[in-house]
Amino acid sequence: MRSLQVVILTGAGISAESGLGTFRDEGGLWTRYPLEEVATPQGWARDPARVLEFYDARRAQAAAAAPNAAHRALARLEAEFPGDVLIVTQNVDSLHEAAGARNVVHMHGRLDGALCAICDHRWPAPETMDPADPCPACGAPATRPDVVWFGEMPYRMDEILEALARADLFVSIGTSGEVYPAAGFVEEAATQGARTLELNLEASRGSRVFDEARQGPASELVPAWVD
Ligand code: BJW
Repeated sequence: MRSLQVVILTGAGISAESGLGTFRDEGGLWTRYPLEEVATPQGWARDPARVLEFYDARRAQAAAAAPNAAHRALARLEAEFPGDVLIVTQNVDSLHEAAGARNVVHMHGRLDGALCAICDHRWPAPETMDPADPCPACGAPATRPDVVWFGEMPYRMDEILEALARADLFVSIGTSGEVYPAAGFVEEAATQGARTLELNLEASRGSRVFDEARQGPASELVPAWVD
């Protein structure tokens, strides 16, 4: 018999109790910074220094943050579950890894990574980034954060879609379901036969699509579900 396949999608809500801000909640990042200016290729082309300032500050905050009970519960699940667990995170922090998870796909990239806008070479991000810094591979002065902005293709989509097609269970944690393609994963998994569960502070835009939706803070809901 084949082992059970679990795909878990996480969003900013899972890191909220670690002190990292969400995007669309009251006081969220996109209510304080216009997303067109800091999270689009057009914003980057207009004012790279402003974009880097935004990401330098978030990199520092993320580096100072610690995983919470929800990250730890998922790492425990990954280590102890007899089937396969894949964590697909939209988050650019590394709190899943800090909690001990190994099988993590960062579909929107990582704050601790730098990317050459010319040749796509990746390397560890310095504390503060300068767009004039030369790429270690091609030498082009085109350093940018290794994150996925609106209008760009999220990372490792083939791998994610294959995992969703095989999934017996799909769980979405701490995401508003406002951003595609991640917002469509629940339908993708359900169409292929997976059971679907949402764990979120409040009902999300897509809650009704899930077989079950539980509301509350991730630090309580996720350990209760895992254990
Ligand atoms: C708690 C909690 C607690 C709080 N416990 N819960 C029109 C229709 C459809 C699509 C499009 C369209 N126009 C444009 C598009 C495409 C666009 C898109 O989706 N736009 C929408 C806004 C409409 N998408 C793209 O451009 C993507 N690329 C793309 O589509 O490529 C083409 C493609 C085609 C075919 C296949 C595949 C691809 C790229 C999207 C990139 C998103 N980038 C960002 C920034 C990353 C870098 C950074 O961090 O700065 O990613 S935007 C931002 O939103 C970030 C997040 O990962 C993402 C999702 O946010 P998330 O995590 O859901 O956070 P919130 O704040 O929205 O929600 C938090 C939730 O937690 C809330 O529900 C709270 O209640 C809850 N919560 N505290 C539990 N304690």
